[in-house]
Amino acid sequence: SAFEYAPAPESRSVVDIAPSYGLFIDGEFTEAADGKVFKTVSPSTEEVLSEIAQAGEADVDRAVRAARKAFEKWSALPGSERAKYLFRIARIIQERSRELAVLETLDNGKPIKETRDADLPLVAAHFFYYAGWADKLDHAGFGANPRPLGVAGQVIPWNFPLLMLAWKIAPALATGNTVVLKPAETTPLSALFFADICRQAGLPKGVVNILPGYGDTGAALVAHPDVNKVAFTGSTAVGKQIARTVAGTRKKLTLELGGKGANIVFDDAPIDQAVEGIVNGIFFNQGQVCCAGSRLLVQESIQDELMESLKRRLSTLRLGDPLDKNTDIGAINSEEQLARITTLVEQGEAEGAERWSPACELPSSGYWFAPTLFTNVTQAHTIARDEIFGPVLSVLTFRTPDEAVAKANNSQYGLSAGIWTEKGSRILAVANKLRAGVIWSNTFNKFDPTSPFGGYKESGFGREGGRHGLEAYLDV
Ligand code: TXE
Repeated sequence: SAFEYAPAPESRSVVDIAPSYGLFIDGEFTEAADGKVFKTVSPSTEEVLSEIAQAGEADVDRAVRAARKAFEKWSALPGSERAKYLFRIARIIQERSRELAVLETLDNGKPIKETRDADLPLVAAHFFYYAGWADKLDHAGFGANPRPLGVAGQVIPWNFPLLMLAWKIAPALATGNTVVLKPAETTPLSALFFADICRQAGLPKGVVNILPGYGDTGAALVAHPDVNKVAFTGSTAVGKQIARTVAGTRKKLTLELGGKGANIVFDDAPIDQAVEGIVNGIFFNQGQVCCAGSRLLVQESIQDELMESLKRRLSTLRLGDPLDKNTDIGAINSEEQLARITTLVEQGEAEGAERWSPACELPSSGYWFAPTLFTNVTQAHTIARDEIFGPVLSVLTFRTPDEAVAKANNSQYGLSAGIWTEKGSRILAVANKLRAGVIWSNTFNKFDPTSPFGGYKESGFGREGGRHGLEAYLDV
């Protein structure tokens, strides 16, 4: 189908990365007002990929003004006209998906298998999906003539750079808002290529503005008085800071923050399928996934059997060059993230959990962490509570469904969960008791633009995706 467009195996040569990139404001690439730049490196080699203009407060102001001006015309267009632009963007993304997949793999470090088969098809799917809504907003259950909010200030993380951009930009544009988006400092490239795609699609100037920079750029965007809506995906700490900034203003806010997803495996689960789901749940994107299944809750009676199968499977994972299409585990996105993972894993050992990794040679340059399994984990352990955001699985056990539910819910977070059992009635009974925004059964990390995504508790609020994702950008 259109959503499953998968290009051929990749090589570095399909993407032409310029030595430098500007900010994208009002349809033009431009230098930062103060001339500041920063470098983006490939986490698998530490090679500098490009030098990027770094937006400061003056640039934020300029971009918000451009977006405000563009809002008048963009919001007045019939939905069917906005839809044409979104469909055009979706198709260009498909046409350029080889290039974008390689680019994303270079800048982020994740395996090409994932950017090619997951990130890029989902990015295109989000634009197709929200293009379809643009002329049907009167029929979306929000009453007649729901109105766009205005200028959306969006701040995104580095784990799915282009996909998080799509989650944010597609619904905003479909509903008639204009956008200023700040990509993460370690992965600015795909957002800048997206800016080029907006030009290629003939999108009116100022409708999308891209401002690379660090946290201070994001903070300036969020605080700008002429921003009407703030959408953030990132750490819980920064999310809380943003909530404080936005409090007392009339801005609307959605936050998609951390997680500590429980993957619950009952004794009647199809073991081989569960092992694949566990591996996908925590090693997809090196575990740098907010909805990762980072806590495995296994029913005591099958613990030994499951651990044995899991260890056997982990021994077959291939870690290395993310551009190699056989690679399963790529690089960690940054030195800082690698340090965070390392610290938490050391803490896990110090607190008495048992650490295991398959034999696995790490490349000599770049940021790498071997797939890691912790057993003998209790609920009090830091590695059972804190988000590690790395390829590290903490294994706990339970005896009864009620105990599984209690342990799964014993978290400050509530983003995702998985339930593995052959019993349909148990899936429903357990799912109804879990405090998590997304619950999978007999699968994990399945994404679809038609499905709302978001968290309970400290995982944030608001939903992205599906019809609910429109609501975050509308006055109804
Ligand atoms: O996140 P930050 P970091 C979690 C994960 C990870 C930890 C730290 O546990 O280990 O957060 O990652 C911008 N105002 N997640 O430090 O700092 C920043 O420039 C406005 C989970 O990378 O939150 C980047 O664009 N913006 C998560 C974005 O926020 C600010 C994904 C995210 O960076 C800002 C990423 C400020 N004061 C990390 N400070 C998920 N939910 O998927 C920084 N930023």
